[in-house]
Parts: sequence; C-alpha cells; structure tokens
Amino acid sequence: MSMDLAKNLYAKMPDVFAKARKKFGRGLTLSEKVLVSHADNFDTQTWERGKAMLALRPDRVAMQDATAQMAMLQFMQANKATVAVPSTIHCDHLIRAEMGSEKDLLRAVDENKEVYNFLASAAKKYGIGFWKPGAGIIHQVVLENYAFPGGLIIGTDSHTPNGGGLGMLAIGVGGADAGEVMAGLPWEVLHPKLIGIHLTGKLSGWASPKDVILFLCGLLTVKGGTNKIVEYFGPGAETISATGKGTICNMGAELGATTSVFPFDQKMVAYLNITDRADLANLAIANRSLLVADPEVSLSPEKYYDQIVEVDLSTLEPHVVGPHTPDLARPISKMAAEAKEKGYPVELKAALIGSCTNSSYEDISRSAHIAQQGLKAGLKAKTSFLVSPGSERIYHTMKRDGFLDTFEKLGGTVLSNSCGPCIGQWKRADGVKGKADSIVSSFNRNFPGRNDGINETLSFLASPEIVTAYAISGDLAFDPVHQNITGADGKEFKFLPPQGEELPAKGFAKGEEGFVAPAVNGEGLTVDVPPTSERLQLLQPFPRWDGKDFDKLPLLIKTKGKTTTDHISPAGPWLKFRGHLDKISDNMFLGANNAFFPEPGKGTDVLTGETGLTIAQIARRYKAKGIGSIVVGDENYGEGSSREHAAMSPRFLNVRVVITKSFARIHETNLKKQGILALTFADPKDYEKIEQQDRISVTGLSSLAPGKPVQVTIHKPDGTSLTIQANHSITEQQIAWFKAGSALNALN
Ligand code: MIC
Ligand code: SF4
Repeated sequence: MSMDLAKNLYAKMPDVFAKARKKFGRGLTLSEKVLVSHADNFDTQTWERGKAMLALRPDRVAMQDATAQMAMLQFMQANKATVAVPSTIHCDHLIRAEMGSEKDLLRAVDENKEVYNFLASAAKKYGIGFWKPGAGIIHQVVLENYAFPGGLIIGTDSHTPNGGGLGMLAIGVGGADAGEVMAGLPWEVLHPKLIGIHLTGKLSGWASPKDVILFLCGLLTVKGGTNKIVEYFGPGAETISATGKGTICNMGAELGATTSVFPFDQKMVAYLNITDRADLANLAIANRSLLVADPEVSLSPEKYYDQIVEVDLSTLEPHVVGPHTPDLARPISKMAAEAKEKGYPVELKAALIGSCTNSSYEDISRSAHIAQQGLKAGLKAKTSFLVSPGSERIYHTMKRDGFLDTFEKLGGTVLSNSCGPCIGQWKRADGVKGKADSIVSSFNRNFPGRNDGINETLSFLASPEIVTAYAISGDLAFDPVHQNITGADGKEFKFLPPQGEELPAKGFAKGEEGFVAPAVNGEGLTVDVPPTSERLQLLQPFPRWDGKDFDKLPLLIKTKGKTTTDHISPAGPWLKFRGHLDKISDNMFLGANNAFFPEPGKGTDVLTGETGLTIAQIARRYKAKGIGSIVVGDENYGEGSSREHAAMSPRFLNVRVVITKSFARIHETNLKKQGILALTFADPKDYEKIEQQDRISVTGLSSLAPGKPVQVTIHKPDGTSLTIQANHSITEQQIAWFKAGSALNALN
C-alpha cells in the first residue's frame, strides 16, 4: 500500500541528500535523511537542531478512534472535499475489556455505535481508510500495512514511533496537527537534536528488546528525549527483529522523544516479506544506501549525534520498571530487595501481556514457552492473566500455532485486539479503591490509575516473557532468571530461558482484516453526527484574543509533581466522551495533585472560598463570570499521551495561560494550537512563589515575539506584588494562533 509513496520518495532522495551534504558540509544521519527528504522546501528551510522549526510533508496520517474524533471534527472545519495525504482511522481504544474477546467486541460495537458511525462516515466521505473495531491496535496495523523504510508518518497517538521498527520516522501528534496535514498544510516541528544509541553484542537468554528500552528509560528519564530523535546504530541493531525494534521505538515515547528509528536491514526485509510486501522489500534493498546513515557517521558518531549512549546487548539484564513512572528502572535481580525496602506489596494481582508495544510473534512465542514450562510442572497462573493481541493477524496466528490454547490452559483470558486494560478500559474484578495492589504488564505506561482507574495501584512494566513468569509465581519478589520455583509435585525447578521464533514459520494466518476502503467520490455523502448525541458535539470556534493583557487571573490549580495528560484528562470511563468537548471537560485535572488541596482533582473557588470542588466545577464557575484563569505546573508537564483534550478542555473552560517548569513536546504544541499561552518559568524556583490566593498578570502581550520573555506579576493577597520572567518557544506563526484564538481559527 505504500509502494507508490516509497517509489516517489526514493527517486527524489539522492538530489536532496546531495544538497543537504553540501549545505551541512558533512554526511547525513538516517534521521536527517528522512527529515531533509520530507522538507516542504529544502532551500528556504533553516536547519538548526534545537532551534529551527521544520516545515515537513508527511507521507501519511494515522489516527485512532479516541483521538480521531477531535481530529476529524477539526478537519471538517477546514471545509475540504477530501484529505490531501493518505490517511487511516483505527478503532482500538474504545473497546472495554471484561468478558473476553468476542463478547467485549459485540458490546463495543453496540455501545460505541454513534462514534464508529461518525468515524466510518467521515472516513468514507473524505477518502480515509477505516479499520473496524477488532481489526487491531493502530501501531501494530500500521507496522503490518503502512510503515516503510525512509518514510515519515504522523499519528494522533504518542506511540506512533512504533513505525521506527521499519526504519521510518513515525511521530505522535495532536489531532489539530493531523487535521491540518490532512487539509494540505505542512506539518511543523522543532528541529530535533539527535541521541545516537550505539548497540553492540546480541540479546540472549531472558533479555529481550523490551529490556533495551526499559534500561534506557532508567538511564535517560522521562524527559531525556524531549525534542530529540533517538537513532539506533551499530552491529547490535542488526541482531534485533523488526518487531523488537518496533517495541524499542514505541516506548521511546516514554523518554519524551520526538521519535526513534533504526536503520534499514535484513530483519526489516524479513518482516516486509512475511507481511506480503516483498515488492517494497526489494525496492528498499535496491535503495539501501538511502535508508541508512552515511558510512562516515558510524566512524565518528560524536560528530553527528548530540549525545551518544553505548549499550552492550550481550550483558543486558531483564529489567522491571515502576511503579507510577516508566523511568524507575532496575534489573530484575534487584526487584525483591527494592520491593522490601520500599514496601511494595509483592503479591501480584494481575499480569497482562500484549498491547501495541509487545504482541509480536516473537513476544508471544517466547511467553508461550514460559507458560508451557509452567504447565508441564503442573502450575497455573496465580494471578489474573490477560492477553491483548495487537491485530487480527497476530490473533489468528497465535490461535493456529497453539499459543492461545497454552495461555488459556494456564488460566489466561484472551481479550479483543485492542487497547483495553492498557488505557483503563478494564473492569478489574478484584480492584478496591484506596488499596495499594501490585500488577505487572508488558505495556508501556504505568501512570497512577492508568489501567484499573485506581490511583493507588502499583503498576510495573517488564517484557512479556517476564510478565508470564510473574503470572505463574504471583510474586513480584520472584526472579525467574536466577531463582527456582516449586512445581505442583513439590519439586523445585528453574525456568529455561524463553525460546521463540521471530516470525511464524508458516507465515501469518489471516482473519477478517477489517479494512473498509473510502468512497471513490465522497462529495454527496454526509457525516453522521446525531444532533442530540451524548458522545459527539460539533466544535464551536474558541473566541479570539481581545488584544488585552491578562490581568489578575485567579490560579485554577498549581499541580505538584508528575502531571501527565492522564492526570489532566483521564481516560478509562471518560474515553466515551472524547468527541464531546463539553462533557469530557468535567474530567479536567481529576487525576492531578493540587499543591493546595490534599485530594487529587479538587481545589478551592478562590473567589467565594468554597472548597472541595472539582477543578472543572471551579473553572466552570469562573467561566460563567467571564473570568479566565491560570494553571501552574511542574516539570515535564503534559508527559504521555497525545490527547489534545488535555489542552482543549482547559481552553474550553477559559484557562488562558499555563506556566510550568518545563513541558512535554506534544502537549506544549497542543496548548499552543488551542490558543493557550504556554510559558515556562525563567527561574524554575519561581514555581515556589505562587500561592493559592495570588492573582497573576501576564503583560506586554501585544508585543509578544519569538524568543522574547514575558513578564508575569504575582499579586499577593496583602497587596504586595512581585514580578518574574517567563520564557516561551512561540514562533511568529504560533503568535498568530494565539491572537486568532486557536490554530484552526487562524486557518479560516
Ligand atoms: C496512550 O497510550 O496514552 C494512548 C491512550 O494511546 C494515548 C492516546 C489517547 O489518549 O487517546 C497516546 O498515547 O497518545
Ligand atoms: Fe493502546 Fe496502550 Fe498502545 Fe496506547 S499504549 S495505543 S492505549 S495499547
């Protein structure tokens, strides 16, 4: 499906690379090759890492159902007859996991009817490919069908970088970005810096691709990749399967990275071949030199990358990360001691494998090998054990090759091919609010409340094979790599290290693929939005900026510590309102810790003194009085998901300014797109100076200019005031968005 895109791209690459080598006076890294060959205009573009805004022309757009609703509602406001670039919608996030695959899917189709009809009718009209519920998780389906070496894809989901496993730059964005690209505009992104990860050696035993990224999460932290591309190179890269590379790139989102990428190699050829794309594989082989870094890069990488990390795959130990953050990492051999020291409950309540991150044939076959050993010793899963296949192909291949049967014999439940428990769409039967239980999964995120809606749950992440061993032991203190376990006959045994196949020897089995092609001519078609819908609401443009400085705004919330988009706009039960801005806004900040209130998600109406209200209630009161407000945040504010509801709800409820110690990339852009002023403290210590009763002014807005700090005055209740400086990364174009009230208003 990407053959023509690849052909055209590879044909134009040599010329633009020659120009770029001349301009930069050196060879090119792989990331640079993809960037320069997708420049809207290479000649007029400035190229400065960490400074320049790049205007790029992505090859494709992918959207998942939970974010596609807003993306499509925004796209529709641009009044175009059809999308300007090939695009797809994938129905994966809205399926609740409770009774197993078949029943869950039937219920989802029924309860999400309005949303699916809306997305299907919009896709049909505007020329977008539509993947039905049950077809698979967006990133797996993209890897199997659309990803191609050297390409550039944007997706309305932060784990879009999964496509880096096939040598492309695949980047997560908010729906507004996707809407604009589909409307024919170039896509803008800060020219990323480059982190080079030099891989040597080869994974063996229990160590898996997941452990590479879990280790890097610990090393680089959740903000170590912000505005950077992580580019892997070195002999070790060629030893990792394409799907393993996908896992590593997928979870690069947890470093905050713009994206991650691997150079084209034989493993990618094998994957393209087995997913029915031999023509594409051959084309890429013929163009190999275009799809890897220039040879001089690996000779002196320090000249090409802003930072280099060495990883010897041969010595890498399996890792476990968590709870609550993916960068709290340790080798599995240290888990028991740390659990004891920190008081983590070691009894595991659930073990979950699969998801978009880890449901390859390799993952599943290695996990099944562990499960078989458990069964042979007469053991069953001690915890609840759930399996989320990534796609129809994966599911049917698992079934054909007996893995499903193995997992079921172990006591596992196979869920539908969807996000389910990874995004809080999980009815955890034994979960009790307020009680700290431990669970473990092979997913990529473990923020509080993410899986089961219970903030206290301690969620750990590990490779699927380790998670399967945990399922059998039921014990977080168990180290399957080094310790024995007792079989049903009372005899001790040690698990053999997992063995599996990278790709199915018999090829992938196929089920119902679930793809619906768009209409050839959608002009006369209508988009289904029932006027009385509880799920969908057409958007009204946000008001334009009135040209006045922000004067003495009340503080809506000062968030303390980690503030992910899951804290700002929780998912789980709220996912059903992703197409209804008014309704979903009631979830605003429900998971966030307020510096001035003991319970998450609540605070005080500082105008009346009434306390214990939800943040949304307070914001609605201010809005009703025509008053704007300000949000103050901590480090890496907006980490995690691409969901733009975390920017749209504040905007809808009249938040004018968000000022933080630092932002995560996608969320900062989302705020700007929706017309909110995104500022950072020039001196992060100034965060401490802001108190609940303060009124905050932001002045000099009519002379807002790129690179020019703005003044923020904090008015204290006793009549005194102090002035601090705030920085921003707003470009000329983004100033126009701010003035127009949103990027979309600026378009019309
Ligand atoms: C996630 O993994 O957090 C999600 C749910 O896939 C999000 C998208 C969303 O919130 O809809 C993401 O990663 O962007
Ligand atoms: Fe779905 Fe989880 Fe992957 Fe996000 S991380 S796309 S919720 S499976």
